Amino acid sequence: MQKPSILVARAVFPEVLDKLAQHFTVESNTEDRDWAGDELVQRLKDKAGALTTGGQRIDAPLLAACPQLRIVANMAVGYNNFDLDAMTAAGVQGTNTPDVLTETTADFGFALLMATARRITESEHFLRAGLWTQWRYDMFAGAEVHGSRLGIIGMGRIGQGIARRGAHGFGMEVVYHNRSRLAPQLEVECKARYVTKEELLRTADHVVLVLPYTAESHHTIGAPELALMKPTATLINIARGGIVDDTALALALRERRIAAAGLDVFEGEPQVHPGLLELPNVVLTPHIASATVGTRLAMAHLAADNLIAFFDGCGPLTPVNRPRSE
Ligand code: 8YV
Repeated sequence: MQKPSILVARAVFPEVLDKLAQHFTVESNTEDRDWAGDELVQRLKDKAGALTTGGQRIDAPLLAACPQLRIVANMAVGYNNFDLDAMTAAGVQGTNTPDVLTETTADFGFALLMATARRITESEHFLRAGLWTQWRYDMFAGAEVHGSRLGIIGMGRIGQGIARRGAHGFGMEVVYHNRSRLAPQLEVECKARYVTKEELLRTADHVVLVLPYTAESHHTIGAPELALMKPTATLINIARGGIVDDTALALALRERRIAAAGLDVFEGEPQVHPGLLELPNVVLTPHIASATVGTRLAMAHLAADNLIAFFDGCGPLTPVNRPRSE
């Protein structure tokens, strides 16, 4: 029997490519270029499956040009690069990589919170610039983390991981806002109290964003929300670019209307708003919250296993839609 043809849209671990090659005829992006638009369509139009990494937009025009496509396995828990309605209507299965990255991403959320509140990158730049001789009593005096109030917007698996770290590890008072409340048992485990978004923004010392990007969550934090926050507060975004209005944030940080921000995701990444790049009170990282060797390997294997299970007829392991023809 002929193996199905698949496209691996960015470079992945060689062992994952080897595994895929046992089941599929694989075209892979060994040069790891950013295939977008027409080039992606050209490469995908004769393929039955694809492994994507979150940066490739799968939308109605692409689907119309790729009639043989049956499944796109995203190597990411977020799948806002999918036009899910268009995929479902075209009979194309989508999958993601939940669970395997939860704890690693929660670790990073907490690391970014610590780095931001305690001004770690700013102080490192100062030291490397040979400026330490200018010591003062309030040099890099930041915000308290232990015992402070942690506000989490988006209380899925990663949000819950951050809540546990804050409550159990740092004695923080955790409040959260989410589309729906957690089950009482989970609230107890996370030591987290449900509040309105407004109360969270007005009272939290540290606000962490971990919600999925959708049309409804676009600019969840803009100028009006930043205006509610304490002038001493920090804002952490490990969710998606577009959840925060980066222009409004750059202005609020410049005017010190909030103290600091830690950002792993950006509107229009890999571009970063120039107003953010020039500020000292923001910690910037290039979308690396899930980037440990073990977790990236687990994500790549899960994406590959989704493709294998689907074509074996067992059904995808972690589907995100139910296409009509499946
Ligand atoms: C990845 C992510 O950085 O899982 C997600 O939703 O944003 C990240 O873990 C990325 O998409 C890697 O493929």
